[in-house]
Amino acid sequence: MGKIDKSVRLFKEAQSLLPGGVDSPVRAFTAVGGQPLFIERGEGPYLFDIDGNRYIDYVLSWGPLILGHSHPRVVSALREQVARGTSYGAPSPLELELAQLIASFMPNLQMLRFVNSGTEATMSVLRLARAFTERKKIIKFQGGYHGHADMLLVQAGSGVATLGLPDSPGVTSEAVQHTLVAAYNNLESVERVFEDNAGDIAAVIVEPVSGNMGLVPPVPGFLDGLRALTDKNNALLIFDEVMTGFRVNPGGAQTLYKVRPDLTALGKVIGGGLPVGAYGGRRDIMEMVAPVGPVYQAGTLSGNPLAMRAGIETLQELKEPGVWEGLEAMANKLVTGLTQAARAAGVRVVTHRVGTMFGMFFNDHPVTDWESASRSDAERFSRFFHAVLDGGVYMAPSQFEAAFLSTAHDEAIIDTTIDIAEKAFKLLSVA
Ligand code: KE4
Repeated sequence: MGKIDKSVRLFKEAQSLLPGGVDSPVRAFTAVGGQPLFIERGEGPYLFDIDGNRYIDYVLSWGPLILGHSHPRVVSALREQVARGTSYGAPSPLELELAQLIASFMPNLQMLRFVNSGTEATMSVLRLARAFTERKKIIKFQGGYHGHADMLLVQAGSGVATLGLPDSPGVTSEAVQHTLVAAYNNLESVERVFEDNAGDIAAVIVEPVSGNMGLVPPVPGFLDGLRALTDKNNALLIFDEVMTGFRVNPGGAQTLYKVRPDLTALGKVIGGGLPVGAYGGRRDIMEMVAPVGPVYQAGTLSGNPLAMRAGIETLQELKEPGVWEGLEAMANKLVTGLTQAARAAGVRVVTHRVGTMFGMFFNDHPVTDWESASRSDAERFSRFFHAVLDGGVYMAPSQFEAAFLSTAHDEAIIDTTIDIAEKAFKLLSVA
């Protein structure tokens, strides 16, 4: 990594107008220290900062860019679409086309509604679940992050965990009084919450593969167990697939693990890098959403044509023969290489991969939940983060985030990444 003078100057200026100089806390490098890089452009697997440094990008806008940056198919479609206007505030064929595409990948979504972010999707789907069951309480998991709606900022992961925040001031006790917390991968903890709140629980919301405490897959039987417990207690099972959708499998975690949620929240990949979220699932539940039913939810830019078009092109590309197999092969090559490089340097890491998402904990023990994830050596992670960044690899600036791959990450890119990681692990092993 060369000079970053322009990023340093801009970061100073930005902090006077934008809290922390950023528009989302985790981008501020708070957990890893150092200077956030201001990005000028993205191209394929690369980010270019404003000082002209190039990085192989494994953040990919925190998941959306499964085709990499500025994919020709997406760019040309957006060029054509923008000439027809940027927003209509009225139905367009594009919304139906993207909805049909999503449903073709995820048949459990018998009906869905587009919104503008993952936060809107989870906020709306919980309102709907409470209306349908006429119950107030919800169960989430320690280290689970579902966006920043008040009721969900309880023992959350991602940026809340990264910043070590005791959740957030401004979230009133009333807003979270009905939010109960269980331990991920621990069915007994869920059973206890149900027993203590018999008949009061509307839904369980879960990241079926947890990506906001680092990457933690479900242990065998966990998701099936949640399905059984919610059925037994007449509660709804909600999969927050904002991150896992089209990332762990083209059909999401619900297809990979063959567990049917009642409702699903989506985001990220379905917008191809433009702001989109969605929620959907059982028709009998979704028909409660206004204007068909009484559950109100709205949005000025929901289903806007540019975002729909970017999503359509992205999912169409994912349907191309061999694309998914290629992603899996490259992801496997990368994580195998990283694991071997760490072992060769005598650095103890726990690596997890599910589809095109992966994570690496600097930890001596298995990582199955927030309690074990939080015991990871965040200081060593930070040193690794900066060592690979100096080498030209851009990982998420937090131990409690997942990393992502795109179709633009070919063999040569993966080999280069592993070489850079080998050097970083060696640095760690000597100090
Ligand atoms: P957004 O509101 O940020 O679009 O989505 C919220 C959300 C909901 N559910 C899951 C499982 C998520 O991972 C997210 C957002 N993910 C974070 C990364 N861990 C976005 C990055 C950020 O907050 O800047």
